[in-house]
Amino acid sequence: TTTTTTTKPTPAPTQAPSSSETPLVLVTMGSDSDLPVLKAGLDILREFGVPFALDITSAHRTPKYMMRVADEAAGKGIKVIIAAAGGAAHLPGMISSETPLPVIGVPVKATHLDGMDSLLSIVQMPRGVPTATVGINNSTNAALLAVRILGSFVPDYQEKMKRYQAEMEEQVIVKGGRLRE
Ligand code: RP5
Repeated sequence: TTTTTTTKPTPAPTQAPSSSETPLVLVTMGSDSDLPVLKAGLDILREFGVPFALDITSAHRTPKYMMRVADEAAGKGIKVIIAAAGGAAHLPGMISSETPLPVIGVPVKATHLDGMDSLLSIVQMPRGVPTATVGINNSTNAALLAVRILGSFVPDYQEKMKRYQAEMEEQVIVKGGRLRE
């Protein structure tokens, strides 16, 4: 006889969980030297009340651990992965190769090449292994994109995103008005 095991998918939450709940976003980086660049993005996740987990998973220094983290993330309830790396920035792409989750890469300006090396390492993925890429050091946009993805199935996050966009628009219009005064 053969035994079949079925994996029960983690149901998508429909309400924004409190920050003490299971992380929905995994934010990982190639080195703790990337952390200052991620600070702005972490502030955004906190502002939107998105529970997140932080880790260091280096594609080159801890390849086995990185693959394990990528392999297990979906089963732990993670919905989006943000991965930051600089230089030969293989982390986002390698994680993307091992998980079915959306992965957002943050190219970190870490070397003498002004972050162009990181950007190109992350964005030039082969067909079949999509990895979203934000601008160099732009962890803010990585976090906002993660919130938008979550907002597709968590109405609370989508409502908060609409308010964020409305406030941003208002600020620009007010500043423009001041220039005309
Ligand atoms: C990458 O190398 C890291 O993501 C970091 O941006 C860069 C430099 O790392 P450290 O030498 O500061 O640890 O793997």
